[in-house]
Amino acid sequence: LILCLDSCCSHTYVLNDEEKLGRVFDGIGGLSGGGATSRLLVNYAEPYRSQILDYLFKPNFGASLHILKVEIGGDAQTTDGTEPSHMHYENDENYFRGYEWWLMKEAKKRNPNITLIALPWAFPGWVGHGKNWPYDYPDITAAYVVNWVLGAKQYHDLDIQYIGIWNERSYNTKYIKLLRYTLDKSGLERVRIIASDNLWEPIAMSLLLDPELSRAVDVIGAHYPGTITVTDALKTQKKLWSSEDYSTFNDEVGGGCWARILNQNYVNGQMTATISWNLVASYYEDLPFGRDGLMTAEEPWSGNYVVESPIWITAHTTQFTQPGWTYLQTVGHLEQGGSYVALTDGKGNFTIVIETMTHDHSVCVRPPLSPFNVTSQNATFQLKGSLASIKDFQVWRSQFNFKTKKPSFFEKLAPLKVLNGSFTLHLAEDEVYTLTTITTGNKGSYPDPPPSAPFPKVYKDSFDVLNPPFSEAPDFADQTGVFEYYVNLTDPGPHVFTLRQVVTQRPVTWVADADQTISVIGDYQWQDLTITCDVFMETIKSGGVFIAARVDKGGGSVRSAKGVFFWVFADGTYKVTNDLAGQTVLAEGLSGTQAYGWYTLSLTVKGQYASGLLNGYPLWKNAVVLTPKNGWAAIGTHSYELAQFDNFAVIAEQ
Ligand code: 147
Repeated sequence: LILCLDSCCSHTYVLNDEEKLGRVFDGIGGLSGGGATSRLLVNYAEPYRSQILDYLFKPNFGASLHILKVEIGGDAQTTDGTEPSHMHYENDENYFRGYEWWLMKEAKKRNPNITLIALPWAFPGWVGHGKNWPYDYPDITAAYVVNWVLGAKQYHDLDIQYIGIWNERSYNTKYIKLLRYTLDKSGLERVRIIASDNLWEPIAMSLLLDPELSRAVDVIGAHYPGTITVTDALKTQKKLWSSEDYSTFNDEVGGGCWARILNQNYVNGQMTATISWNLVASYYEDLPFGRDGLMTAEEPWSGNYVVESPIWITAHTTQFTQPGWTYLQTVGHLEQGGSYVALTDGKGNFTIVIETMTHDHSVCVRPPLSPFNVTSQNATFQLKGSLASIKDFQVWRSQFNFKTKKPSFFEKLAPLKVLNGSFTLHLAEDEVYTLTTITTGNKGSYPDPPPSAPFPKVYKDSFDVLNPPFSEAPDFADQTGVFEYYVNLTDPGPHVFTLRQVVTQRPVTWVADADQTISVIGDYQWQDLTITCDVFMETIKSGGVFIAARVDKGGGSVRSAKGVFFWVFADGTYKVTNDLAGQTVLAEGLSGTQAYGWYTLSLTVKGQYASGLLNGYPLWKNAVVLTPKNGWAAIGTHSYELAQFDNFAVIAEQ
């Protein structure tokens, strides 16, 4: 009997690879999308953009991620914006839209072995034949998804290794089997299927009851599992992944959440991969879940970005393991709280990761975290089996230091000597240790990026780009619909290069997209400003477009966005409304506007008053605007209709 009266005496943990090992490790990853979470990243100037990518993907530098998961854009709102589909229309195919292709290639450039995963959140309306449901025509949905996988290979030489079903929505067993069949028939037998990117059940039960379904599915992916799994999931013998997790503000508590779940998803729930929503917080911070990424890069206009604590917490595991390593059976909880995992490459390399995150310093966004205690302790590790021959370990440490608010992350300490096959560590609260035989660990760094700065008060975009590297114009964040660079080959005048809204049918949505389309831009704090934009409707009679100021909402609540919206319609009228839905009318009248003609709209909001010009002449004035007090600028259309925008300009006062 060992009596442990104070922290000077130590509990012993055996690490042994002699008997059966644990599960094969599949990696740590980040998720771009679900949705538009990398929107602003692409607009960073070099060298900052490459630096950010290095912190995320470069081996032995920063997060050194093993997995990149991306959204298959479905033209619909999927949390922080819409991502464009590769098939806006049934007869349309284009594999150069959006930024996910680019991101995957940048990731692969840095880490050729990175695992690529893709998952749809939403689908273009035609996939559901107009119904808000993707499974009535499962052959169409399967072909649509498989096209994306084929396009990835054909146009970008990207091998997508795993494909999912429908994010956090129903699955359909007939569809899953058909997806498997369609992949195989297309020569994509090596592409594996994850199901169902929701809870453990009912997919685990379905797999147990349906052998054909079980043959089709390779991985059970659960979201926000709270580090635990269920008996049915274990019974399936499938790989178990936390295929979306974290989603926590990326301050030090966010880092603590990430440290705790990276270890405990395996210790408690046998999960062999964990994927962070999201990869990098590159969307306007006032959109939903602001800064819930492994790092922050939300200011392309200044170049400022922040390498947050989750990057270095990730490094503790990623830099010293690889997918294909195997967890030891001897993993678990520490006596005074915290956890340890150990992995081996089977060729003499070992990595141990220990975390002692306290409850209040490791709370994640969800699920609720039951109370537990962690106190400082000594831990003795006894090495058995082939580990017994290890003479010393490389040591990497993070100390959150919540009391002094002076954390130190991913610090390399002196190597630790193993004496008589064992070593003892003094573990304080809120620490992470990596002990490893791998000697290539490295805390990468670049000179500080430029200081943070607000969105420029004077901003112009004429969309005159001959071969745009991206389909979307800088800093416009589509919240319903998709706005793309467009070339009017036959335009005789100044509007050859424009921005065009291209979604013409309500998508199979993931949340409640607006009935109008809208793209926001600028500074959420903007109050008094003038917005000018040339507009062009392409729908006779029923067409309509707007420019707006003080837009207060995006993401899943975009339907209820308020602001000052100046609309012109193809029926020769105009309106000023206090909301995107157009229910609160502040002014209305005749404008003489029609489809297929260009008009210049100008909206000025100052204090409680707004006024509007049409082609430089006053059309309405002194509309009273009490709320919202501030918000983004925006452009958009009255319905899912084609329309173009040109010469967008803002002059803001504060
Ligand atoms: C997830 C989505 O899959 C992501 O696209 C993103 O929206 C993320 C933000 O935290 O959340 O969806 C969830 C939304 C709500 C819950 C779980 C996942 N929930 O309330 O348990």
